Parts: sequence; C-alpha cells; structure tokens
Amino acid sequence: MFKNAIVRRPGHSLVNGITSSPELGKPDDRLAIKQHDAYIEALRFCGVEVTVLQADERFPDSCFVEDVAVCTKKIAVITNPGASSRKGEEKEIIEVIKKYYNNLEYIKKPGTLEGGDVMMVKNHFYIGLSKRTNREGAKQLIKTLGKYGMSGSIVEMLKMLHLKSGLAYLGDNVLLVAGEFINKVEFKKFNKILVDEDETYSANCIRVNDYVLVPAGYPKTKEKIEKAGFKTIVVDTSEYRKVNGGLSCLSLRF
Ligand code: CIR
Repeated sequence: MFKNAIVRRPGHSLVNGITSSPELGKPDDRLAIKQHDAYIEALRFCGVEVTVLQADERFPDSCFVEDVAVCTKKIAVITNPGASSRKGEEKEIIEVIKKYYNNLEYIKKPGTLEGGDVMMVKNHFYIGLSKRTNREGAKQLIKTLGKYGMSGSIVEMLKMLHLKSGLAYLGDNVLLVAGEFINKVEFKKFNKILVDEDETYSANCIRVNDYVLVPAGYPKTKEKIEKAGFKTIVVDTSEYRKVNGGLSCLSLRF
C-alpha cells in the first residue's frame, strides 16, 4: 500500500527537458500542467496523500521527481543523477523527504543513480545500468539496502533510457515488460504481460493501491492489464512523453 506521494509541478522550462525524441515536438507547457493536475487527481483517487512541490524553473526535468530519490519502507536514498543538467535536483528534494523519513542515505560520487532505474519488488530492488546509473551507484545502493535488511541486484541494459522505461511491477508476481527486458533471465520467475512493440512507451505504468495507472493512447496494453485482473485508470502523459517522461517518473510513492 502506498500512503504518500510527492510530485513537483512542471515549469515552463519543461520545453527544454532532455529528449531523445525531438521528432515528437516540444511539450506544450499549459497542457502539461493540465495533465499534471489529472495525474495528481488519479493518485488521490487511489487513496494517496499527495504533496505538491512548486515548479523549479532552474531544472527543466525536475517534475520527474522519481529520479532523485529511492523511497523504501525503511529508508529513503537520495540519488546522484547521471545527467549533468539534472545534478542539483536531488538537493531540492531532501527537505520534503525528511518529513517522512528519519533515515536518509545518499548515493555519492563517483556513483550515479537515477530512481527510474530502480524497480522495487517487495524487499528486493532491481537496478538497471543505464547511461544514468553506473555500476558504482548501483553497488552503493545494494550495500545501503543490505544495511536495512533489503536486497538489490544489477540488470544490464542497452537501449532504454531507464529500467522502468520498459518494466513495471504490478504486484501479485505480475510484471509488465517490453523490448530488451522481455527475455531477460532475471525476470523469468514473473508472470509476464508483454507489451507490443508499437506500444513500448506504455510499459511505464504504475500500480497504486487498487489500480494501475496506464498512459492514454495504448489500448492493447490497457486491455492486457485488465485481462490480468487489474483495474485501470487512464492518464494522458503526451506532453511528458515528448521529453522521455512517463507515469512513474512523475512521482515518488511510498
Ligand atoms: C530525462 O531525460 O532525465 C528526462 N527528460 C526524463 C526522465 C524520465 N524519468 C524516468 O524515466 N524515471
């Protein structure tokens, strides 16, 4: 069960967010705000208390708060983002995280890690080695988790931006999985829902209590999730997709 979520409002500078898909165009910042409102509403509908932080125009990608902390049952780990334009975002989350956690740990240089590369399955955390998260960062996280009776393991990856760009743990041993992760041995034990190639973006769903939030525009994935027995809520993230962001990136949930 998640009781809390933290989100940060998108700023006008979202148009300058990092993207590997410039062909999708720049985000419309007004529409992005409307979509953010709907996202918050969906989280609240799922029974989560949402803390809404003000936009921080200095950091175009700062609405993607998932990347700056890893929130577990026992501790929160403040990350060290691997993208140079995102360094410093992590400092801006500390104060609010301290309201919820007595124990804070930190990923330190030369380690880098972004929360989008960390997938929690109960007390185990899968950590993707992406362009943002290096082996040193992953090792630091595994060591820290170990101190608190939790565990972590490394997942090699090649193509996706973040681990959770292609994976979502939906609970009850069900894993939503796309692209390069479909045949990975480390995910063999899960009951997998395979995301069609033309809907890859929709692998970034989130289970929030009794619902799975699914991005708008991916009917095949939505149907598969519903067939597996989950209730869904559709949230439009079209403007965030333009800067490689999605449903998981937009909140910290704990
Ligand atoms: C970035 O490249 O850092 C942002 N434009 C998107 C971050 C998406 N976050 C995530 O997948 N957890």
